[in-house]
Order: sequence, then C-alpha cells, then structure tokens
Amino acid sequence: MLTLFSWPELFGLADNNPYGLKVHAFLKLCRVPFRQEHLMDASQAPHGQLPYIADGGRIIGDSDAIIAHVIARDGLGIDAGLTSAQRDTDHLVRRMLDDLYWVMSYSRWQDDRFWPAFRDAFRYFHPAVAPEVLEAARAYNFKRYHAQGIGRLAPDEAFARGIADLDVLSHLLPEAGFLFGPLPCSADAGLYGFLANIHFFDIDTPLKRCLEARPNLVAHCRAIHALVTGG
Ligand SMILES: N[C@@H](CCC(=O)N[C@@H](CS)C(=O)NCC(=O)O)C(=O)O
Repeated sequence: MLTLFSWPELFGLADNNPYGLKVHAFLKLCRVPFRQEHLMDASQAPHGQLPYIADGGRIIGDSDAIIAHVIARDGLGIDAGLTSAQRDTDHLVRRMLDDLYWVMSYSRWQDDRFWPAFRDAFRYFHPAVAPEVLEAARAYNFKRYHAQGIGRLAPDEAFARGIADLDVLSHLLPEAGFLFGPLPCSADAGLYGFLANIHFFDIDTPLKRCLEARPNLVAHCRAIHALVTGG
C-alpha cells in the first residue's frame, strides 16, 4: 500500500504543512488507500523535503509529482474534465500557493507575535518533541526565509503578500462549490492544504483574519474538510 510521509498533525489536521495536507486531501478525495507516517526530519526525503511517498518500491517527492503519479497509476478522472484554460489557472494557482507558503511559514516561526502560540500548540499536540528541537527548527527556518527573501521583510510587508494572495483566491472561487465547478479537482486539494492550515489554526494572524473575512474561502475550506474527514 502507498505510504505518505509527511510532517506532524496539528489542530486536528493530518499535516501542519500545506503540501502534505494537499496530498492527504487528494488521496482521500480520490478514495485511494494509503497509510501515513509522520516525520520530524526530512533528511531521508527526495530533495530533503516532505511530503514524499513510497509506492511499490518507488519513492516520489513533491506534492505535484505525487498527485501526477497517482492520477496516472490509477487512471483517475479527477482533473479529466478541465479545459486548457482551467489547467492554466490550476498551474498559476499552484505557483501562487508556493508564495503563500512562505508567508504562512514565516507567520508561525519568525514573527515574534505568533511564534509563542505556534510553539506552544506544537508542544501541546506533540509533547514528545523537545523544546530544543523546535528552537533548532526555528533557527534553520530563519536561514531559509533569509535565503528566499521573505525573512528580509518586516511583518507588515510579508503579510501584505499573503493577504494579496488570499484576495485573489477569494475572487477566483465561487460562493459555493469548488474552483472549477460543483465537484472538487486536484487544485481544490491544494487550496485546502493551505486554507485549512490557516483556518483551523487557533492563532490569530493577519492571514487568518483575512481568510475569516472572506466567506467563500471559509466555505471552500470547510467543504473539503468535510469530504476528507467525513465530518
Ligand atoms: N514543492 C514541494 C515543496 C515541499 C516543501 O516545501 N517542503 C518543505 C516544508 S517545510 C520541507 O520539507 N522542507 C524541509 C527543509 O527545508 O529542510 C512540494 O510541493 O511538495
């Protein structure tokens, strides 16, 4: 059976990382059987990043590559009805979410206003994780943020990027239903990976405030959540 390796759960979500949650949601939406293993270390992963999967002797990293592999392996029709314009939108949205990733991650690990709440939540849900491990991860993330560029921004500048992304998503999504119609596509699993990691986190960041003020983003998040959790 396919195994999904991803970062730990938090606030009832199967992964506190949006890319792993995206793959988890995709597999659930497509009713693909899998088991999940949570890791605190990405050193064994392809490209040194989670998520990755092990599937019949193959190891595949990167959420998009994983989704493409499973669609091809099982002949899944989840995206079969998309027009070429919708496929272009799907591509652009995924790339924009790659940018939102940095703002979301920065809000948890770098911004001193929210780091204590994130750290305490992590320790509450995962008491076995030593405080030094989280502090080391924080120091490592500071280096990543600096190299990427987000770490050089003041919090207001960083959040302005993420809020602009959420605004665009709110314009794109309908009031009800999913990105491209009444049924979810793989793009909706991707959106959920990010939106749920803001909406269900009990940390009052500017990203969360922005999302909560846009009913269609909340509705989308809750609709996919109900489909993947059965609740
Ligand atoms: N393009 C990848 C991105 C995954 C990703 O950004 N993973 C980060 C999340 S924190 C990671 O595992 N980083 C580990 C590291 O940088 O050491 C995907 O779509 O899966």
